[in-house]
Amino acid sequence: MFLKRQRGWELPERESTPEAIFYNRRQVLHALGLGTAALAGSALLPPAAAARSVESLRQELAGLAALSAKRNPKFALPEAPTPAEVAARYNNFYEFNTDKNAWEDVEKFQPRPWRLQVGGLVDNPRTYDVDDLVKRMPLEERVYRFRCVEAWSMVVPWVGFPLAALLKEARPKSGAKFVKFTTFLKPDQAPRQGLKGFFGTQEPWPYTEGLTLAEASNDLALLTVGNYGKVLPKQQGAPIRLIVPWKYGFKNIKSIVKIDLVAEQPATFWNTLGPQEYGFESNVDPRVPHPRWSQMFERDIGTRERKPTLYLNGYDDFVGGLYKA
Ligand SMILES: Nc1nc2c(c(=O)[nH]1)N[C@H]1C(S)=C(S)[C@@H](COP(=O)(O)O)O[C@H]1N2
Ligand SMILES: [Mo]
Repeated sequence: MFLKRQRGWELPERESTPEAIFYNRRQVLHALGLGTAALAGSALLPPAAAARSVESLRQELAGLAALSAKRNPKFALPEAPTPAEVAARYNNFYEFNTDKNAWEDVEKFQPRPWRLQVGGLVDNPRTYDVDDLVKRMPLEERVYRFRCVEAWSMVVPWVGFPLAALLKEARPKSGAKFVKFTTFLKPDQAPRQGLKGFFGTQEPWPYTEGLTLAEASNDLALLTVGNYGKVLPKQQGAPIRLIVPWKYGFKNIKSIVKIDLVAEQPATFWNTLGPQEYGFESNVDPRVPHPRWSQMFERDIGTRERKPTLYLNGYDDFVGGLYKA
């Protein structure tokens, strides 16, 4: 069963694109009427990963470096956090695969050492070593709700520092109106960035995202370097990603290499692929259905509970003011 991992309530983002059928390695094989064995080792496809064991994932999670950070009580939630292993086994990271199992395909990805460039319309452009940032910035732990546009959700204790702190160091020029984020481009480490020709897609790699400068300056926007008291697992966007919990999951760009202050709204990955389905703003809002499904409810990947989706994912008090006419 090539879709054995797909549960009934999953609504894949990949369906927004015309080449959807070619997105998934397992689906490609199925579409061609071939089993995995028939194409194993063939030059036609990226090498099929030797299925990774859950045991090796557990070892990886156990081996991640600890990050000490004081819990910020302002961001406590009544919900219990999603178990760490659940959050590390159910991921969208299309550089690696499209079936939520990024953990199986991240072996070659090298998130350390890592440089983060901050530039564009700023008075103080800089390149940071991420581990230096981790040592120098005031890290805190915040428990946030997380809501994917596909209607699944989780609750995660992230470790990071406000994006605003980095923007302050960069000193935006007066013409800066938006912040553009860019993920790495390393086809040798991320198999789906290297798909070409027949299996190529129109995906605009590298993955990009954007916020208005006002959104990026809000205290809720967290540059995140860890979760569950440790550095981020590769599949969750090591070594540094954005967490903006009032927006749909795809805005939470992973493994960032560049942050640019810009004058115009930047093009972004999902907005380029499906502008009518994945808006630039993409705030969580149960009243605004996705063109192909309702956004009234969500499924918690830990408890499996179906619960009502909250306006701005419950963060109206923090960011509601940004959107009042
Ligand atoms: N670079 C990059 N960032 C990304 C994605 C991606 O495919 N590539 N997927 C996004 C989507 S759709 C979601 S739902 C979240 C998933 O984050 P998680 O794996 O920590 O749950 O990451 C977002 N950030
Ligand atoms: Mo998502």
